[in-house]
Amino acid sequence: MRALVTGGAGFIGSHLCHRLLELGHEVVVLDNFFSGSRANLRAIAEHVRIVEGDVRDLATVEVCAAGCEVVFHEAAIVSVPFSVERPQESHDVNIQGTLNVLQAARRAGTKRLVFASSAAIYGEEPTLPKSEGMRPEPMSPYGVEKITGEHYLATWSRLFGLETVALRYFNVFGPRQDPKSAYSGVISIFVDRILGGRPITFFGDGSQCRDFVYVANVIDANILAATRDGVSGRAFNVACGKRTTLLELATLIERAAGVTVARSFTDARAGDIKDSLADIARAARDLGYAPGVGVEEGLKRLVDHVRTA
Ligand code: UD2
Repeated sequence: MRALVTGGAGFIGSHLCHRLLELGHEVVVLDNFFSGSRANLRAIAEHVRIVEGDVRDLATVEVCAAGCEVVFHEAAIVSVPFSVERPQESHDVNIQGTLNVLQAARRAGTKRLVFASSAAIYGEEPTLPKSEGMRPEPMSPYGVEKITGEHYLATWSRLFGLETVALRYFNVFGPRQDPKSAYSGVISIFVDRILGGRPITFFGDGSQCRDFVYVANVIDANILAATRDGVSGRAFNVACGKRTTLLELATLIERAAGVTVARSFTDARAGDIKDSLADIARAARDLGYAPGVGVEEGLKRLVDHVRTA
């Protein structure tokens, strides 16, 4: 089949492109290289069609979607703080961009659209684990944008018969996640610092927990979401279903790296949720999803990758 991956040069998108090629599919990438990079696609550049363009431009998305049976919509501005600082830009990319992808997919006769949603849609809801039946209570523009995208998908599914699946990513980590941006994920930052023998800083006391999920599991979930029957119009958590505190995380990375570094503590980050944990029973039952790579194994793979890169 032919698949379009929007954001295909990004962290998750590029892993998806690699997997789709391995499975023998034809791949079209649409990316504006704002946060994605050509280096992420270097190994497969000759085997994919790369279009430099923006999901805010409907005509470009239409050209890319033509002839694609499946669209994976990974393009987004993925930062909660960015969405607070620049809500209009975040809105334009994350909501208008998603609407454009839906319109283009429908016109192209695409069978199924898989959308990268986020745990951010749960927001203030304190109950753990978070399950898909809970009422979304986003506390950032980013969370509003992702739940809006989900509503648009479910509506397109009902109105026009386009099959849609939303995947609510929790804290995804793995190779090619950029440690240098102000919005980088904690694992990419800690691995970078620990391998460099530099100190790490905890925002708060380090007792907060997250449900970290290795990127290969997220790609498994995407492939299942694109191919399983009976899942259209629905949303699924994608995580490990296990909680790890930041203090435990640091120790696991130090163990994988064989390096111990100094630790410091500063104020908790404004707007942070305290704890996060997913219920992955629905994804297991209806998608057949199982996180094959656990957190510890994923950290080992990441440390090896960064070391040899
Ligand atoms: C994740 C997602 C975000 C959104 C959100 C929804 C990532 C990278 N971000 O944000 O897109 O879906 O979940 O809830 O997956 N921290 C430190 N020291 C550091 C850096 C971070 O202590 O040097 C802490 C930070 O304060 C937070 C935790 O680590 O408590 C995780 O931070 P993060 O930025 O990796 O991810 P999160 O959960 O804020």
